[in-house]
Amino acid sequence: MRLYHRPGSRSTRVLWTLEEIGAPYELTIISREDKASEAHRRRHPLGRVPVLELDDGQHVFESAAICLHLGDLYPESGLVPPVGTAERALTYQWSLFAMAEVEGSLLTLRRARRTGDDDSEPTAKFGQIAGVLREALGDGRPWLVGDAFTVADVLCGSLIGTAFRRDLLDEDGPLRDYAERAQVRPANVRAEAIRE
Ligand SMILES: N[C@@H](CCC(=O)N[C@@H](CS)C(=O)NCC(=O)O)C(=O)O
Repeated sequence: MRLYHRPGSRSTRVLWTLEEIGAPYELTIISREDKASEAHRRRHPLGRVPVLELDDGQHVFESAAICLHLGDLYPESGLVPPVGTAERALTYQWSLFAMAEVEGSLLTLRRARRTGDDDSEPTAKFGQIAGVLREALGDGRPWLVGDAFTVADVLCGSLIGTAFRRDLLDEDGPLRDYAERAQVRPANVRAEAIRE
């Protein structure tokens, strides 16, 4: 397995998942120039990262799809619960919620804050979406799916962590605790430390 990666990008989610699993993998850092190359366009039609190369040479892109597939390849990691269980359904639910709701609203809010545009609407929208996660983590639940850490926590945890780091969220309580719990996982610390 080989991950085509750029430090500090969405591919860090995949690196985190690989580190949680602990199976061997190889890493290729894609530079700005590499992104536009023909070779990389064959791996990803938009020239983006992450791309995972499977052992049979097949390339897979989209960070959430890759993380979920890695969980399937290594079921003993517990990162993706067994097919057909309620836990599996919730892992899909929160993984897609991360990509379809959290990421977009976070990026829209970040852009509005950066450009100085009126941010009242994106602030309210992101607040509502973050509130869904806060509610899900109420009652002292450590992770989104039962008590087990899953791929859904890699995806939601990394985005909520970004929101705190960028001052898009500023509150104490379940969300901050969740972001910190995710942040200090040794696999995440290792993934963040890989810079080249
Ligand atoms: N939805 C995709 C987004 C991938 C994406 O936008 N990757 C960025 C890095 S965070 C990228 O490679 N951008 C380079 C470019 O667009 O040229 C995913 O989650 O994998």
